[in-house]
Amino acid sequence: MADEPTLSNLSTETRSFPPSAEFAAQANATEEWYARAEADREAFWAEQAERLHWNQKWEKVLDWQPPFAKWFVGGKLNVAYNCVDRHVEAGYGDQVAFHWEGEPGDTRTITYADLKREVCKTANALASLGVKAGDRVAIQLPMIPEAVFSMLACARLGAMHSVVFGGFSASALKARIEDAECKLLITSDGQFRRGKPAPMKENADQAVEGTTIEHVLVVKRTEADVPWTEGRDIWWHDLVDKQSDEHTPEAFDSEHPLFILYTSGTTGKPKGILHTSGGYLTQAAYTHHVVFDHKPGESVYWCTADIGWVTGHSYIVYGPLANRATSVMYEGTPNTPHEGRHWEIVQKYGVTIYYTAPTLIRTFMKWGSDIPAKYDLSSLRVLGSVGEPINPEAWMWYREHVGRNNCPIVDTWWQTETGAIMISPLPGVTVAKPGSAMRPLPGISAEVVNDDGKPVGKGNGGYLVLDKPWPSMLRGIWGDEQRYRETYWSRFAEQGYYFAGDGAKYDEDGAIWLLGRVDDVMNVSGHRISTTEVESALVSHPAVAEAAVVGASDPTTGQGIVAFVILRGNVARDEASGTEMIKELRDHVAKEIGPIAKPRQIMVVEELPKTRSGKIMRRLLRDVAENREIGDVTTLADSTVMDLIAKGLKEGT
Ligand code: 6R9
Repeated sequence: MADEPTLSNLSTETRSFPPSAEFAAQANATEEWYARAEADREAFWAEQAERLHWNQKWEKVLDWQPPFAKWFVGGKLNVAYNCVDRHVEAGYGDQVAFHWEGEPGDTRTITYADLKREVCKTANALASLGVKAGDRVAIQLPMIPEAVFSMLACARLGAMHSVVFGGFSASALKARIEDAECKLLITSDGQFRRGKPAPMKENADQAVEGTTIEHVLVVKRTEADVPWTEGRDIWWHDLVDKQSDEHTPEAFDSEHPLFILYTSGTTGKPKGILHTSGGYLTQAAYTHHVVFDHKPGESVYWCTADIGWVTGHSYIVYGPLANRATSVMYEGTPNTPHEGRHWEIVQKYGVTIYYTAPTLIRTFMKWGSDIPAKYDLSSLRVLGSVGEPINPEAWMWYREHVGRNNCPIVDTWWQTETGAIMISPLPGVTVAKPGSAMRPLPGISAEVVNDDGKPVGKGNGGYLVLDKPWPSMLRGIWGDEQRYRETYWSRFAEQGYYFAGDGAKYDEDGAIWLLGRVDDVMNVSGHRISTTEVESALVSHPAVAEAAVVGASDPTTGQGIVAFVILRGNVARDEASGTEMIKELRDHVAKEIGPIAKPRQIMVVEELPKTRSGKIMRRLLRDVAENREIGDVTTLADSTVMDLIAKGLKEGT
């Protein structure tokens, strides 16, 4: 194996890919945008806000009283009108808004005219249940069109939605309902996952018990028998179908709350991130336009995220619809009924823009490049990545086997808190490097600073901060101003920087490389080593399919590096080759990064614990690595994975 080529890792990556002249000639953005935004940031954002329809124009672009921002002050708009009605009024009622593909193979085509009717009916139904501006509505739904109708109906009424992942437990749902004091829950009888119907309504029943929920609105999806509470529970088809399909939208203040979305923090209690209307929609629309080079009426756009994640909010619902996109929405898992399902969908609808997460790209790699090779992917023009740092090898694989070496890749860094994309290459403009998010978008300002908040400069690493306010920034943590100040604004209070919680470094050219959460940065004998760097090195070995690395406390070195690896299907697994392989992998990491990065321990596993959004839960792996009892597993996509790992390790010893 020693003479097989190894792909480089983050530290040694030097490849770069300039845009083709052909792509550059037709790109939505140009290099000039950076300078224009830099010259007058507020004027630049005002220009972007013109993408929207305002019932009343703003008086002031920005009112910044750190850490509280107001954008487009005095402006009034309706977010749902911007995403739906105005396109119908402009004559695009027949354009497809969603090609929806159910997991079992059923499909629905929803035009903008259909979407308008459905959103109006849903808004009327919600109003009939007493939902009004300022109320909170919890939504736990599978990836079905009713999820979009529900979100837009809330926006239309000025009510806030709080979307909760379909896979979250009853207790997770309950905690979120209680925190936001929601009035209504919208859910379904069940959902299709991996070819089988799974129940949902039972979960909802447990969750709403003893809360402020007055009604549960239930969409029929799997036709499963469900428990029913008369008076409280209402079938969607009974209530929504009989409503008028006309509804006059009201214009709300630019700073009117749009939604709450919960995300995990360093403590056990999830944070309810609050977003508002005008600034959020402006940045969602602007970024979707420039980062994906979206052409209304021509592009076929597919973001594979779940609606319960911020990516689903900004890049399935608000950004694309504000830009009159034609989108694909897919209900199920990527290997149901076969591992080529995504490529089959790309081929079927002629998808031109595909936006997914590195964890899925690595899964596709594991399944093999012969699978995408069976399909016609020639419609693809732009590929996107989001959610975690993408290792150069996965980037290269994506480029070659999905993009046929012909599509710009946009590695988009952002967070639930930032609301929309912040750091990303621009297709047709940026010379991209595999694994780098490159540069803040025009209008956005970021820095990498040291412990004292001083910029580290080219070639160095530190903490990623946002040093200027941006339109789609969070407006707070629901009901907890103190936590908002502490979590994001206290670390660099003196400088007034937003602390993102991510490590990053500048390369010699000044491009930004994200290094993972700072809480995932290990300190080994005083050396700062990113879990991502070690993972990237491991994955660059031909025998490794996936890797997760944690820092486990170590009496001599502070922290020791512990790696969990999934081997590729063709690697021999008997004991002798296992021991040999582990030695080889340790040496490989030492060779790629340096002896200091050599993992103390490497454990071969079959699965890694991941959240529904694909993030590896290193906290749980740290529990294993430090021989502790395993902590809370409720946010795992599959809670049995930890049992498998624990069992595998016991058998291995
Ligand atoms: C959109 C989203 C945010 C955290 C963020 C960072 C990681 C997201 C990334 C990335 C490196 C990228 N992250 N995109 N890291 N490169 N392109 O993922 O929101 O679920 O709130 O997670 O995800 O660590 O701080 P969210």
